[in-house]
Amino acid sequence: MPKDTVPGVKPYGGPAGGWGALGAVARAIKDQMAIAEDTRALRRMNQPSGFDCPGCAWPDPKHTSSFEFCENGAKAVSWETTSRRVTPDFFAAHPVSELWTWSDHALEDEGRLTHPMAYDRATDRYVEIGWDEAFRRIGERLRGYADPDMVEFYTSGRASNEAAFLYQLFVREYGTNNFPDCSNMCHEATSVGLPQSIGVGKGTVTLEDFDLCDAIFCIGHNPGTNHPRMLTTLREAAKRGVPIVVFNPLRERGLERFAAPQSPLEMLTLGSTPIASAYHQVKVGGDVAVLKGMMKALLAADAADLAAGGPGLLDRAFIAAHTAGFEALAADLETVSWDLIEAQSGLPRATIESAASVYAKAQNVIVCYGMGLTQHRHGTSNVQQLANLMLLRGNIGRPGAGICPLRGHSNVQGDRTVGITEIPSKPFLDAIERVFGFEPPREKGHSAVESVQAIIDGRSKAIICLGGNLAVAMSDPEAVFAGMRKLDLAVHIATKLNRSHLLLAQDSIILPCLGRTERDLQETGVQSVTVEDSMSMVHASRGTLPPASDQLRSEPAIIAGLALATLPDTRVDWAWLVADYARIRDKIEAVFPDFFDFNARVAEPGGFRLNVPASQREWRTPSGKAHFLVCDGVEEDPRVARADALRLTTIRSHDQYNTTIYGLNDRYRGITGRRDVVFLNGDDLAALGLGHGDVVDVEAVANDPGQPPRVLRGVTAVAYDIARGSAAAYYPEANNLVALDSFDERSGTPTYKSIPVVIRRAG
Ligand SMILES: Nc1nc2c(c(=O)[nH]1)N[C@H]1C(S)=C(S)[C@@H](COP(=O)(O)OP(=O)(O)OC[C@H]3O[C@@H](n4cnc5c(=O)[nH]c(N)nc54)[C@H](O)[C@@H]3O)O[C@H]1N2
Ligand SMILES: Nc1nc2c(c(=O)[nH]1)N[C@H]1C(S)=C(S)[C@@H](COP(=O)(O)OP(=O)(O)OC[C@H]3O[C@@H](n4cnc5c(=O)[nH]c(N)nc54)[C@H](O)[C@@H]3O)O[C@H]1N2
Ligand SMILES: [Mo]
Repeated sequence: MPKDTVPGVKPYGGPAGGWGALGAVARAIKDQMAIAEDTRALRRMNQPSGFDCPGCAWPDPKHTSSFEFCENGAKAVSWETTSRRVTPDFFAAHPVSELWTWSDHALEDEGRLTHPMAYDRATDRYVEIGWDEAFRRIGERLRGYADPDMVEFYTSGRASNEAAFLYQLFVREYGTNNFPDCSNMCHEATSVGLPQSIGVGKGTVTLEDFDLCDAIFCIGHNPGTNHPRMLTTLREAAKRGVPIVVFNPLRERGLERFAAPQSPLEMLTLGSTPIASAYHQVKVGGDVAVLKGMMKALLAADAADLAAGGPGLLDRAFIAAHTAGFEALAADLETVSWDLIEAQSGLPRATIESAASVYAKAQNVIVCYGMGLTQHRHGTSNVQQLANLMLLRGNIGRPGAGICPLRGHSNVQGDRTVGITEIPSKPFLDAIERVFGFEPPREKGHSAVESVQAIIDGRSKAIICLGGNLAVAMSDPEAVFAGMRKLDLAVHIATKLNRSHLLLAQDSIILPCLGRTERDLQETGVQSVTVEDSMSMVHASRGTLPPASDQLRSEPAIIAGLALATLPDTRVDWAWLVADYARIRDKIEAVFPDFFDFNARVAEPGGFRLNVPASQREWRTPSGKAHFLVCDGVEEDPRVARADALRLTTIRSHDQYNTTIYGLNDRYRGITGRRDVVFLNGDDLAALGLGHGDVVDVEAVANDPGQPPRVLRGVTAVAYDIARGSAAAYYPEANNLVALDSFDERSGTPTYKSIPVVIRRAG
């Protein structure tokens, strides 16, 4: 089929940002909200006195003087501040079996949940239930389990520090560490990998470091869509002449060119700023090979420089004083062959050497990375190889240099900081015991994958979800759906209706909560909450809009209600804490010393930065040193049985927030009005005897022949600028291709970004 005739597929010529972004914002606002409220909300976003954008975790510049424009932030806000409502009348009109047939987009597009609802089996409908009755029913169920480990407590990363802290307190007093959370599907490879390398599972840079760096590497993340405010930072660096080297299988427009909507010049002249100085289309899953290749090239260049009488290219003083394990790393790099590196990465040796040379020439380097690096069987190893590369030239713990994982949800990092973890440390549990006077459970709890496995096996009987859409976000949703339908109890604290709410347990209850933009009034007045961004900056967020319904409660208030109904002998004064969130912050400070003077420091505009010891070259590893860590081989998954397999990655469109589908367009990738596509290299398509626009089935290659086939049926092949041997499809539609037991063994992160597949004409 000739190129332009595939419906909804047409290459996009413009830059990221620019007029296209302004137009998209205007449409989002028109669709979702009353105009008067909108401008108020948008102007308060990311301001010292306003609310934190619920979009991404990119930090705010220190002195935000004017509204920082972000198309996808505006979409996230207008999606929450929509004037549409999902009322008891709505549920009366639509049985759950009917709602199940709606699309994910249609469900959320109905608007904000307004009342607590409980499922009524006789009528197959959710019906209104009072708050007290809802809490009573939940408490009764939870008290009925002999073993608290039979309950799962999920968290999605929007919850504030205050909500998350109260939640973990309730759950630990109840008696379990079952804290599956979205982080388990996201940056777990960072949380597990970096502490072993540098003693902390967080990024080491601040926004100011970007003003001082001499080179930036962007590996496996898509800022134009997922952290658009980062483009302003990248643009400024590019304008300073800082090389920006990208490793990404797909050409992403936001990494190529950006027109800043704040720049009258670029807007009026239709100009834009080139972002990447070099764009390397690594094969999906080829990053370990690239990173080892860059280090191998660096060591070779270092040896050559030394031989020629130069000082060498490594920071030898740093390596000697601060690190361990260099010899083992060097030996590993010696054994890996360029043939293997080239085959696995899909990149020629010269390309990798050129990237290594940019790295070696720069005094201060920052590396940024996202899901393209973490959601692999080798996710933890990817992160650690990246840390190795940085340590070789002392690029961690000094101004202008460091490692920058781009976190996902706006407070996913903070939730972890304040105790949402299935593997709590001893000092933390001791502090809980000291401050609150009850003995918290000490055994490891369930991660996200472990929790759904326990649900599927029938070991877990109930789930409480603080936000999110776990069943749809998880691997193998069909298996998860079936498991969730066997539960006794499912409780969802949510702003909007989604498919997870329709997986009916014996008791299914939806508890509607305030969103970030809304005024949170408690006994002592209007409350602020706090959040932590990707760069460990903690700051306040205060909603100003009137709540979507007078029935809504805040997340802290809902958690207190659950705790009071579940724990008759509780040691915590829940009502007192919820009356004034400053009291919750005092308790956070009492448990976590890093939050000293919490209330005072967070009252400062812009907040404060939590201590990240590695940023000061203090390595909190058992040896007190940073560690070079070796991983075996360079292959993503040596077990893949078929030589003709392509490697499929799952990606976010420009019109979605995780499982929230705002619309069906993916402007920068040239897709309009549809999501049923698979992006393939034209040469791979031709080799398969297929063409652009052909309808195909994508089948996952099972490592274990006993498994049932996993097929994504009837998607349209789009010839795209993507590395050979690679394929890409949208999350969550492609999640059925990922088996539940396919994850990074070290971190448990599902392999959403490296699924071996075969492609054939649909039949
Ligand atoms: N608007 C919007 N903002 C968001 C989100 C959203 O859905 N919408 N989600 C939030 C969340 S929870 C998260 S975690 C972040 C996600 O932010 P990203 O990490 O940017 O998310 P992905 O869309 O998953 O894209 C990953 C990028 O990695 C590339 N990639 C895929 N496979 C590989 C690989 O094997 N190697 C390399 N080097 N690159 C690869 C893809 O081409 C893509 O450009 O964004 C957050 N912000
Ligand atoms: N194939 C594939 N799967 C993936 C990924 C991938 O890249 N590929 N990415 C993974 C990643 S990185 C993540 S983080 C997970 C995301 O997994 P989740 O965090 O579970 O999913 P979301 O889609 O962000 O959750 C959306 C729902 O959150 C609720 N919500 C929104 N705002 C609020 C609020 O303020 N409070 C409360 N209580 N609820 C709210 C709404 O009801 C909405 O429907 O998905 C993972 N799954
Ligand atoms: Mo995420």
